[in-house]
Amino acid sequence: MSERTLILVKPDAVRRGLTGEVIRRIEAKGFAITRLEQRHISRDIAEQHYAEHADKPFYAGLVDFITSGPLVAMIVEGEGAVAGMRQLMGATNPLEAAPGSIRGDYATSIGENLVHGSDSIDNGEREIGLFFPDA
Ligand SMILES: Nc1nc2c(ncn2[C@@H]2O[C@H](COP(=O)(O)OP(=O)(O)OP(=O)(O)O)[C@@H](O)[C@H]2O)c(=O)[nH]1
Ligand SMILES: [Mg+2]
Repeated sequence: MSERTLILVKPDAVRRGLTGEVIRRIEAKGFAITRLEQRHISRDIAEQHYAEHADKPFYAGLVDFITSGPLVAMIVEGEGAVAGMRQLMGATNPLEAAPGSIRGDYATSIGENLVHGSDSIDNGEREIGLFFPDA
């Protein structure tokens, strides 16, 4: 069954010129990118996006980072897209992410781990509503 997930190419990946590499891997896997836009998000959107982490010690740094420059937001669709994109991304901590995954191949820092992908179908729909309200 086709699913939708919100993918963010985070500001570190945009700064490092890795946007194309992330898009290439998504397309090579066979998922469809049905919306795509580069934008610099407000603190308000960032805080809503990461609301589940509001009580964590890293929350303020996370909001600072995700608003530190432009990101590329995408809706990615396909069978098993939520879990499939999490596999392509690799573990949250890039030092634990498998080689061959985006984080495993290109990152070392848990705070700057290149990509975001929704962690469930319900969260995907909530996040898509935040970034692409008309989708
Ligand atoms: N500094 C720090 N950052 C963390 C830690 N845990 C999570 N984060 C950051 O917070 C983000 C959100 O955490 P999670 O939602 O648990 O991880 P995730 O789903 O793999 O990452 P996202 O796709 O960005 O949501 C992560 O991508 C990390 O950048 C931590 O222990 N320390
Ligand atoms: Mg998450």
